[in-house]
Order: sequence, then structure tokens, then C-alpha cells
Amino acid sequence: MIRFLTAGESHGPMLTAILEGMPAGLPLSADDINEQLARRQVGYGSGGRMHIEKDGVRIVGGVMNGMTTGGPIALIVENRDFKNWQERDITPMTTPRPGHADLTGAVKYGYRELRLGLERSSARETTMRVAVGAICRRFLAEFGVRVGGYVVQIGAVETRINDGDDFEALYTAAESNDVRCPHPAIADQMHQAIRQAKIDKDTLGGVFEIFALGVPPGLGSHVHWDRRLDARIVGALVSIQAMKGAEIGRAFENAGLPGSQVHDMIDKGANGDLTRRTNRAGGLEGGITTGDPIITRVAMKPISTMLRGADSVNLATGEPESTTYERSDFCAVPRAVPVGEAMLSIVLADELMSKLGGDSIDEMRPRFEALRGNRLSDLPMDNSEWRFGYV
Ligand code: EPS
Repeated sequence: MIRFLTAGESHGPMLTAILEGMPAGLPLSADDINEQLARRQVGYGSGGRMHIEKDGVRIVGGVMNGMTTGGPIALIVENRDFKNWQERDITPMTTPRPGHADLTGAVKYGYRELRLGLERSSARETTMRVAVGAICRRFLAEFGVRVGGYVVQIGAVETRINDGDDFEALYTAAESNDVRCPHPAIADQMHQAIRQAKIDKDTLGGVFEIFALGVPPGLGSHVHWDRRLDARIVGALVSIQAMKGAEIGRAFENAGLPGSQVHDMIDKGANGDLTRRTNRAGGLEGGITTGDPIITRVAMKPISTMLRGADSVNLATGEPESTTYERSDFCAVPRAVPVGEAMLSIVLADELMSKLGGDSIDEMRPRFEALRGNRLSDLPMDNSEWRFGYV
């Protein structure tokens, strides 16, 4: 239902995006988007580029007088760094950085200069994902869905989120420091770890969690591989530059425990409400939302551009050579959180659109109110014997 495309290079004149499928009647301002773009630019471990850019969006289609029209939404963010690159003579880049798309991109596209691959593979593109995600986030907010995230690991420094912790509080605490970790003492250690990586001319990866609250039960489906929402979410998160893994809940930890310690037991509460005692499933069972918070964890590899260089081969001379360093981030995990939030928002907005249908927010509202819930009264059972057959 919702599709988006981005275009543009890291040091080109601008980045653009088109978002198709947003209903009419959604209040939307550039500030809604700029607020999220600003979050993406803040985080300890950034290189010099973030001092140059101050990302601000121009909405040039699909929104009139502060309201979506139902037409495709067109967005532009200018690259301030472009003026430093325009008409500049470029030293050839022929030694691929291990871990980057330099060598794979050259093999795939036959580039004779590695910068051609770098320019588009760069995480600069995440600016537009965050812009598109901000619109989807605004749409989700109309239905009470809230998406957030925080960092739980940088390098070897790790913190633990406990079952039952208040996600809103974790989010607020994380936004108050420059590594986006909700626990201040651990945040200090993470800050130190990044500082040490800078001294060592090295880089660090990490893990962050992205959650969604207020998601109604019944989004996604068990009937086909590409409709399973857990698969769509993991795919969307791992599509972010430098992400190498994602899990729903604590999937890998759960894999080592017996079922009796993993599955979320179901209770009947007041008024016939059905509740799960825990949320180890991370808000998804059978590829369908349970109505409990969606919890995902994403693993980011360390940035592959390292000040100390890395062993490689100069493709022009055929000789072994260390990679050269221009400028890069030392750790981008804190800044990846808003990008993860954007991708989860995009997938959830798409699922909510397909569940509700409709061309305008007004049309969707009563359909949202009528959704089946986790209530005995919503789930009448036949409770009589029946014959299994196909005719
Ligand atoms: C990136 C390299 C750096 C990062 C960039 C991603 O850019 P530059 O080569 O201009 O120093 O800062 O990220 C951004 C520009 C951004 O907006 O996040 C890379 O090669 O992936």
C-alpha cells in the first residue's frame, strides 16, 4: 500500500524521495519531518560531515496547506557539502575498503572508479528514510501508535532491558545523552568506548532496540512468507546500511531456553480481556501482531572506513595496499536509532493501511475503532464437532 523511492548521492546536490500511498487528510508540516532529521544528526562518534550538514526538508508535492492530498509526497533535502565537491578534481579511489560496498559494487556494476559505488551506498541516504519515516510516524500517531528506540550495546559495553520496563521512560532517558542509552552509568562507559576507538583510529558497532506501542492486534498474516510481519520488519531493519542482523524480542536468547520459559502464557482479565503474562514474543505470533509492544533488536557492524586503514589491494596497480582515509564516523550506532524507528514506522504504516483500506484519514477512523481485539466477546467459537473435508 505504501511505497517509497529515494534518489541522490552522498555528495551530490540533493537527496530526494517520493512516498506513494499516504491517505488524504493527514496534517503534516516540514517541522514534523525536521524534528526527526535533527535527531538523526545527533550522536557521539560522528565524523566531520555532521558539522557541515544541517538537514532540512522541502515538501514539494502531495501536501497542500498543511494537509496531505492523497497524491504522492515529494521531498527534497539539500546536501550542503555539495558546494565543496562541485567541479572538484578527484583523486582516483581504486583500493576497496573491506566491509564497504566498494569491491562488491565494482564487481556488480563494472565501475572503473570506486567512488561511484560509495556515493550511492553511503548511509547519507538514511536521511530520506528518516524523512519518509517521519510522515509514516505522523500517520501512525493518528491511531495512537508510537515508535521509539534506544541503544543497548556499543562495542563490548552492554546494558540490559528488563521485562516490564517502561518503554516511554527508556526512550526519554536515552534521548537525554549523546549515545542514546537509557542507563546513564552505562552511557558514560559507551561514550568512553567510542572515545577510545577514536584514539585507536578504529570504529565500533553495536545493538539498538526499536519498539512500537499501541499497535493493534491482527496486523500481518501467517498465510504467506511475504506477509509475515516479523519477516517484513527484520528485512526492513537489515536493509539499513551497516545492519547485519535483527531479531524480534530476544529471539536468539529464547532459542536456548525450554518452551515453558519462553512462551507468553494467556490469562483472562476483567471483562473477558485476554492478556499475555509476558512479551517474550516481542509482540508477534505467527507473523501477526499480538497487541503487545513490538520489540526488535538490530545489530550494526562497525563502520568500515577506519582511520588506521585496512589491508586491501589497489585494483589499479594490482599491489597490496592499505585503504586511505578521508573522513568518516567512528561509531554511528546512536544515530542509527532514528533510522530504525523510521523503517519500523514505514512497515507498520503500510500494514495499518492494508488492514483499514480507505483514501482518507476520516474514512479509516471508524474502521480502526471496529477492529477485532483480544476479547472473548470478539471471538465467538462454534464449540461443536465438525467434519474435516474439502467438498
Ligand atoms: C558515510 C561516510 C560519511 C558519513 C556519511 C556516511 O560521509 P563523508 O564521506 O561525507 O564524510 O558522515 O553519513 C552521512 C553523510 C550522513 O548524513 O549520515 C558512508 O560512507 O557511508
